[in-house]
Parts: sequence; structure tokens; C-alpha cells
Amino acid sequence: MYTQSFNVPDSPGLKAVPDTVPAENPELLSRFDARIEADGKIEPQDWMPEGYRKTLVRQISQHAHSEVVGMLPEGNWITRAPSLKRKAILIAKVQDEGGHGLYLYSAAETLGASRGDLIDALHSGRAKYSSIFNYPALNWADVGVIGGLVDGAAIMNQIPLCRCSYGPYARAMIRVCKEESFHQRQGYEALLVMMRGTAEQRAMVQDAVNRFWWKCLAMFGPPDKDSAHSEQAMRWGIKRISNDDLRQKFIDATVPQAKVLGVTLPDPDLKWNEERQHYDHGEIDWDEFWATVNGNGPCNRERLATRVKAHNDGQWVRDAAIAYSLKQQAKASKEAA
Ligand code: BYC
Repeated sequence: MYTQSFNVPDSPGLKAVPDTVPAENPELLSRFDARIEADGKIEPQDWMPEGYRKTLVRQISQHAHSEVVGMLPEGNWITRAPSLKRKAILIAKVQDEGGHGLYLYSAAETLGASRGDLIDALHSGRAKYSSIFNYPALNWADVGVIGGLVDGAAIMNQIPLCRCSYGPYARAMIRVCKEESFHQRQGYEALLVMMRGTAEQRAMVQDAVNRFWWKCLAMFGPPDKDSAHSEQAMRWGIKRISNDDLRQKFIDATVPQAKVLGVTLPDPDLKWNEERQHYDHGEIDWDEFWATVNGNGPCNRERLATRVKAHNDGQWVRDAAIAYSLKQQAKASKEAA
């Protein structure tokens, strides 16, 4: 199972060496570098290079969008959960994902980004969110797999972010990871119950694993050699472990879990490599990944349309909250006068 241990070792060679030194700020830059080199935290009030700020706004906002869009595939199953217990768990889980989105939008705001602009970028299709949520959740086994495998992959990627060099992101991630750990366990347990059920239930779980396995591996992002942002993000201590290394850790952790479940992972090339002390695996279909990331996956249009509709339907709540706050302010200034 995934642990609550946040002391994941860094990839070798982590160094804070910004590529360009802006002539106007050598002193501030060397202070920033020294902080990163010492594995200290950068806080919102601290000076930071523009590239560092932009990288964080990009990653944190994509992460926030992923949490919010990620509510949709499972949210569809709340009214069809097979028991009151499963419904209560699923409601809590989907609500947690909404909460993660809120912490993360707040973390992005500490970098000077406007929440309205970030949400606009999502709704207009300019911003990315995790590829995995552009695939459909067809039945209850898919809900278990989203918890067991998708959250399993998400937490593997997120634990190292608890030690991200940017303080507000790192602190948000500690709480997110604790909740994700519960999400992973509930998904795994739901699958275990189905695997101990009827032959039809076992077949449903196997089919869901077959459809989701490769998509989960792609969640970690492109191979290191094609990852545009990794090198700089690792120098800055934003990313601590590379896309490929995290993918490998996920595979190594998941193979034994699949054995306990009794499901077969759909990769004929998946084999233990004694020399590497890791599992070898087959090729991910990167063309399919990029098509999905670029808006052409099976559910991209549906997900965005649902998100935009939910936002528009909620306009009256935002209007009411603003009207209430203006009323409170007017009341307070009248009392003060
Ligand atoms: N999907 O240079 P790279 C959850 C993009 S939700 C889409 O390696 P980076 C949950 C990447 O953005 C948790 N796009 O980028 C919620 C970049 O595009 P731009 C989601 C992807 O940033 C509900 C380009 O490809 N987790 O747990 O260094 C229910 C080049 O990639 C993907 C996070 O967001 C992808 N899979 O590394 C259940 C974690 N992969 O910006 C569960 C935080 C790559 O140049 N994010 N791209 O246009 C990260 O750790 C990193 O941003 C990534 C990518 C590892 C995802």
C-alpha cells in the first residue's frame, strides 16, 4: 500500500542553478539560489525568478483543474452506488477532490495569479488537466479502479510534491496526500470485494483494469527525454523525482497489489528484471496520450461542457455571496460611523 512517508529520496544531481542571471537582480537571485541549494522553502513574499513563478502557476493550476475535472467521472456514479456505504464513501471522496482543487487554486493565487483567469483558461480549453479524466467511467468496477489505480498513480506523483521548494504548494500537498491515501485504499477495497464476488464481477474488474492500466502509466507525463519542463523544475526543487522514475515506482508497487487482487495487468512485457531490481514494461502509446492531452480524447468535449455548465449554473451562488458580503461591509461601516 502507499505510505504516509514523505521522505522520498531526491533524484541524483538535484541542483539549484538557474540558467540565466537577470542583470538587474544578481543579489536577489543568489539569495534565491542559496535557499534552494540549502533545500529551504520559498514563500509568497520572497523574491523569485519569473520562470520559477510561471512554472509553478502552470503546474499548480493544471493540478487544480485536474482535481476539479476529476470529480466528474466518479460524480456520475454517486446516484448509482451499489449500497449506502459505498455512496457515503464516494460522496466524501468526490468532495475531497473539490477541496483539493480549492487549496490548489489558493496556492496559485499566492503567486499573483487570478483565480478567474485560471478558470477561464480551463473553460476555454487553453489550460491542460490530467489526461486520465478524458476516459469514461463505464461501470462500478471503473469507480473502484479510479480509486485503486488512478489515485494510486496520483499519490505516487504527489508525495514528492510535499517537499516542493514552494511553501504553499508543499503544505497543500501534505493534506492532499493524506486524503488521497484514503481514496486509494477505499478503491482497492472496493475492487477486493468485487474480486471475491461472482465470476461476472471479477470479469468487470479485469475489464476495467485492462482499459485503465496504460492510461494510468501515461498520467506521469511524457518520457524524461521528451519532458519539456522536468530538468528546470528539478533544478528548482519543484519536481523531486522524474516522470519515468515515478512511473517505475508505481509499476513496482502495483504488480504485487494486482497479484493479491487476482487481476492480470494487460502488458505481456511486464517482467521482473533481476539486474535492475525493477519491473520491465511495454511501450506506452504516446500518440494516443498527446491526442488526449490536446483535446481529442474520448470525453474531452463532454468534460469541459459539464464543467462550464456547472460553473454557469453556480453564478447565482457567487452573486449571492458577493451581495451578502457587500451588505455586511455596509453594515460594519454604518456601525463604525
Ligand atoms: N495529462 O514537461 P512535462 C487526482 C503536459 S488529479 C495532461 O513532463 P511537467 C485525482 C504538461 O502539462 C492529480 N497533460 O510537464 C482527482 C506539459 O504541458 P504544458 C493530477 C500532461 O509539468 C480526482 C507537457 O505535457 N496531478 O489526483 O514537468 C479523482 C510536457 O510535460 C500530462 C497533478 O497534476 C498528463 N498526464 O510534468 C481522482 C500533479 N503529463 O504545460 C484523482 C502535479 C504531462 O507545457 N503535476 N502533461 O502545456 C505534475 O506533477 C506535473 O505537471 C506532471 C507533468 C508530472 C503531470
